[in-house]
Amino acid sequence: MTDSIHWMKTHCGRMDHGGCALLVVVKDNKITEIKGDPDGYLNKGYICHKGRASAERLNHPQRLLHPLKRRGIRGAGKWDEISWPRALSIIRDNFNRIKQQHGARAVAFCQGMPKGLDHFVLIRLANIFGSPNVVAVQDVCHAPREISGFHTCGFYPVADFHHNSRLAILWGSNITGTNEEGLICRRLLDQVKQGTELIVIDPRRTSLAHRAKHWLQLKPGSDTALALAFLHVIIEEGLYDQRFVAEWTHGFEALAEHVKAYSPETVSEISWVPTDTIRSAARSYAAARPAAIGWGNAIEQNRHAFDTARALVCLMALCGNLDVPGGNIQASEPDVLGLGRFVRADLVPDKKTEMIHAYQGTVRGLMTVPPSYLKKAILDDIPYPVRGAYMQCTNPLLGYADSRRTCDALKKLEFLAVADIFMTPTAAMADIVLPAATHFEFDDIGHYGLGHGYILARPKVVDPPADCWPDIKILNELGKALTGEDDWYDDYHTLLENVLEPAGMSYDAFTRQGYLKGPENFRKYDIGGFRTPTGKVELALSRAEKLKVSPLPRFIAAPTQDPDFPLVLTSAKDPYFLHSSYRWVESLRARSAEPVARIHPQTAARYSIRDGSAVYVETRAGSITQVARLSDDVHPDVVCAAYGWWFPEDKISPQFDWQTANYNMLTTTENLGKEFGTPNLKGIPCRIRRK
Ligand SMILES: Nc1nc2c(c(=O)[nH]1)N[C@H]1C(S)=C(S)[C@@H](COP(=O)(O)OP(=O)(O)OC[C@H]3O[C@@H](n4cnc5c(=O)[nH]c(N)nc54)[C@H](O)[C@@H]3O)O[C@H]1N2
Ligand SMILES: Nc1nc2c(c(=O)[nH]1)N[C@H]1C(S)=C(S)[C@@H](COP(=O)(O)OP(=O)(O)OC[C@H]3O[C@@H](n4cnc5c(=O)[nH]c(N)nc54)[C@H](O)[C@@H]3O)O[C@H]1N2
Ligand code: SF4
Ligand SMILES: [Mo]
Repeated sequence: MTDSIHWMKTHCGRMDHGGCALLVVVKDNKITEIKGDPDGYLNKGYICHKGRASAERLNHPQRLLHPLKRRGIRGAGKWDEISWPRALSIIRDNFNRIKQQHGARAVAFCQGMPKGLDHFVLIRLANIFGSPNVVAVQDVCHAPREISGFHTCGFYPVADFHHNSRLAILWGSNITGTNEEGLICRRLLDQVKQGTELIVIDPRRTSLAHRAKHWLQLKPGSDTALALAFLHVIIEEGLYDQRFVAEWTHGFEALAEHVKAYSPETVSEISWVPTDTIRSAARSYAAARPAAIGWGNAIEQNRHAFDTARALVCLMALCGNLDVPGGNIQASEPDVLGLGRFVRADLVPDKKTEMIHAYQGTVRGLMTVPPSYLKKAILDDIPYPVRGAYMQCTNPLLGYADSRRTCDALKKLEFLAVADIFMTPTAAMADIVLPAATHFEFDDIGHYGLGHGYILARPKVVDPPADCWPDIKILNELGKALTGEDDWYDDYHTLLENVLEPAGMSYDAFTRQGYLKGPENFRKYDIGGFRTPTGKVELALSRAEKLKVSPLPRFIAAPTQDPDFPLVLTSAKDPYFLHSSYRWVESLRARSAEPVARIHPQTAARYSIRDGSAVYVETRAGSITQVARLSDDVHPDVVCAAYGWWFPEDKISPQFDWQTANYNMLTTTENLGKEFGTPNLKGIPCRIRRK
């Protein structure tokens, strides 16, 4: 019978940024088998546990199946099923009322990790409605890298794992566990097999740290200092690309002078990395060209993200690794519709000055509102009131820093609508909950807007439950109800076709081809220079004064050691879950059953903690309970706690026990980074004790 099996092709999505080409078998509208497609452009057959389990989302007995309207007080967990037209008209009436009373900007449109085309359709809806306030989690996810890149070299330098690198640095990126931003690990793993050297900079011994030439087990939060020490060694020993530096950089002398203060000796004390290791790692990076830096969340989940990211771009530039094959490149996009046109940016021309964070002095280029500033607007009317919110693909009660304040903000909203596939702690606080169709159930486009130079087809393979609509369709229909028919379509598919139109391709044709890639061209600066004010890589920012930032990347030490909190807290994503998502997918939960805080055996002995004991993990902001796991993969002074935990098996009121194990009960939004409004999520003084 096997030869009658029909394998359908699509790409994985919504279990992370997506990217793996999949082969799936469908029987009676149910997916019965999934495997990695050996022909996949990024994954060449690779698939992870989440990908294998991804179909379990679709038929879960507790999946949201109908629009719901709150009955009784907010958060009480009582609902009435209502029809779609009723749900849409309630949202319309509430948003229009808020618009009349406070202006369109008092309605916020919120998205978590961009999952597919829905993110951009949401921005489009906000623009057409007239609100500049699209809220996303970019403050701690990619904006620091992208925008620091734009200011320093005019583009977002993505690690190029498609061409051979002689060496790759994984700087706070656990690519085998996260496949960071859809940069699937398979390509890098193939290179490592063939001899590409690795440097891993991570307080945890990750799986690739075992295979690295150098593993730098740094103190969480000391990355900027370490990067400056690399620059110190490379400049002091003359290991940089002299020709590139002379021709294509601005501010080299100033940088050279500036990094004198960051000797390996000095930085070793700050970062805990031995002096010799700093020197050898910096020399290795400088000697092996081309070399790529794969940078991860650790760079940007810190108030000083702007300086850390800039220091890394300086490293790439000094060693001649910018926009060369196997280095960090400016990917050329395929010929698809530009983002600005797709989202109708023309409709809110004063967005740059009207967005909530524009009043907070963030750096130029940040186009989504940092969540901490959204909460200020809701709770304190600063800079102006926000009273309504639409949230899709996001669970802020777990994902935003300072969960208590998030809870207060959700409570204070006059109206909240949430679209999800499952009842979450955040959805449980909404007035209206909308049941979304999800991956495999509708046509979607992956990697659009990520800046990697390609997009991937995610054609549907099964039909969704009757009342579950794709977010794109929800937004298209809500758009018609809220902003009139003119800017929306009879069928939401037109939005997909619009993206592909410049390529002269239909969605069907795109699906047959699987992916669409931009042209490969490198060293584009040879022709037009770098797109910065000086036309060069700005090691020192020429417009620093205007941007109100330091011209050179600096390391600003955390306030002096807090004796009550002698350890350092950090986290890493769970390879079996996406953020707070999917704790309810049984096969994944079986692999990662409970929130685990990893500590070194010496630390455990110091505090009389046994493997498996319940422990309090505490910071100045709060206290949570997790389960201790002893491991010499973490530094004795570090606690690596789990993030994203709530308990779908618990009671809906109060919101599935969202507090007990939730990492963001330990974070605060009191001291935010100036440039992106970023809170410290990693590298926080903490303590641990047995419960
Ligand atoms: N402390 C701490 N905080 C962090 C981070 C950290 O490392 N530490 N990481 C940060 C980062 S990098 C990010 S990107 C954010 C992530 O923040 P979020 O994106 O808000 O994270 P999730 O918890 O995955 O929430 C996604 C929700 O989307 C739902 N969903 C899944 N598929 C669909 C769909 O097709 N349609 C709809 N409507 N909903 C769907 C899921 O059920 C889930 O409830 O968190 C940030 N917060
Ligand atoms: N399984 C899974 N995959 C995911 C996600 C998920 O939630 N789960 N989320 C997706 C999203 S939205 C994103 S943005 C990416 C993020 O992907 P990554 O950037 O890989 O994310 P993290 O696991 O948060 O952090 C990476 C590494 O940083 C280390 N680290 C912790 N603190 C520090 C520090 O201070 N300095 C340094 N140098 N390293 C430190 C951690 O030990 C970890 O190994 O992953 C995507 N893929
Ligand atoms: S790595 Fe990401 S894209 Fe690939 S199978 Fe896993 S979840 Fe899906
Ligand atoms: Mo992210």
